[in-house]
Amino acid sequence: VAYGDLDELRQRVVRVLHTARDRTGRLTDCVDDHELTAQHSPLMSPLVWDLAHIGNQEEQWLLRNVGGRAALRPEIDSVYDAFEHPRAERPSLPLLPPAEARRYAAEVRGRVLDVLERHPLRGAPLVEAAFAFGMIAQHEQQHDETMLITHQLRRGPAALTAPEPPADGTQDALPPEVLVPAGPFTMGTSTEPWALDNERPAHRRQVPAFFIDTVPVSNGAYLRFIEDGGYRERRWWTGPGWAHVREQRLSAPLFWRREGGQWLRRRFGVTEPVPPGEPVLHVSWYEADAYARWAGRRLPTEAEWEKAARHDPVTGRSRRYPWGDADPVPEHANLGQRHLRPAPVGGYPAGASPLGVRQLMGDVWEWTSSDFLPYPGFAAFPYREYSEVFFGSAYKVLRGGSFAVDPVACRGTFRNWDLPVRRQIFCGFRTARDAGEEER
Ligand code: AVJ
Ligand code: FE
Repeated sequence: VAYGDLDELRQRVVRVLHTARDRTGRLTDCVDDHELTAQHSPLMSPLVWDLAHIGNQEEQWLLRNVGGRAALRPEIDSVYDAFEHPRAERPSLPLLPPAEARRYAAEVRGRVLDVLERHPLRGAPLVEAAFAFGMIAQHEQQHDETMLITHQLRRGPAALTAPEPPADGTQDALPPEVLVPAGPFTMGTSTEPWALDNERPAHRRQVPAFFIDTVPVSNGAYLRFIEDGGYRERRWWTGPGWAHVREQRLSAPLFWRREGGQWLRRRFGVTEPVPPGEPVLHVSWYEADAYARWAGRRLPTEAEWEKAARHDPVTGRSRRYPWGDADPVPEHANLGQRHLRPAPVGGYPAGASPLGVRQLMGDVWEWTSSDFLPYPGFAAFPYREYSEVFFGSAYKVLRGGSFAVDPVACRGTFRNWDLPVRRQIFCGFRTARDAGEEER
């Protein structure tokens, strides 16, 4: 997608910035000041930190850097620097109180819209195709997902509501797995204008034939693993996974509990029976990996996941999304916090890949077996701290996006990463296996 027409590009930027701010408002206006400044989990920042951090990143990149404007509040930069202060410490920082944080973010935004109107949007890589504006809209949306995680961890009655996702999904009429034939495909992108540095550049990958689940692993399937004693059997777990499960005494996904012979889970302040047809959520990489072994399978590699999502076997091209090159609409995928839960497995037929794999985009982030590593030819842009400092074997890659992520921050090439112990994020998985000789 090239943005030839500058007016159209400006309109798109205004739209994505507005969508992000609207979402930020919903996530922060639904609770009182006490809730905004409280720390609901040591894993998370107070919501009011996210709010001002969003404004501060926007000020630094769009006002000072792109706009060349004088700093509005340079004295708060260090308070909102994520690398200077780990999340657990942030409640004790001299944070802007809620009303001031809102005013600050709004004032930055007003000036940014002025920069956007006057800027030629041509020249340096940061302004080419309005990259920095797209990056900042994605940044805000990523923090909107982070804030939704904080809401999920928060105790007390529900503060957020949303309509239920379409419940027409079932895997009954679908083949359980899909064969992706051997052959090269193009991974990553060199043309998507708002792709982040770690998605670049496009490069060829050889991928041997493999099978991948048609749909994400459901709660019902995961329950069979639990009931078969999966959490008590050493043989399904990696060494570090087993140590972690024993130490933390894990026996089910986060937010689940068993009561009177029934599995219940808490979801945004409401307790409900675990819905068997929904993709499993809030399992760590270790749990996903153990389930896959128990099922006689494995997690897909990141390259396998992206090939299943983007490769068109007819043309040999890699598409932007499983359904093609068109931007997502609500029929394609459960994205953007329109709903506050994943849709039942088997849903979103209009979003299926050419080979028939469903729900690759939206619903739940999917763990892959891969470490977060740079692609050949990677160049950090525009700052090392976005991805480069995280490369290595500590972090595992997640793909596809959840119900909580906005389309602007999600594509077939988009890469997320987290530690293998993390499970407060909106993560699930699907499994894969090598194809045998006779099946290729
Ligand atoms: C890509 C989701 C891992 O939340 O740490 C937000 C996104 N980077 N602010 C994160 C991000 C800087 C990042 N993840
Ligand atoms: Fe951030």
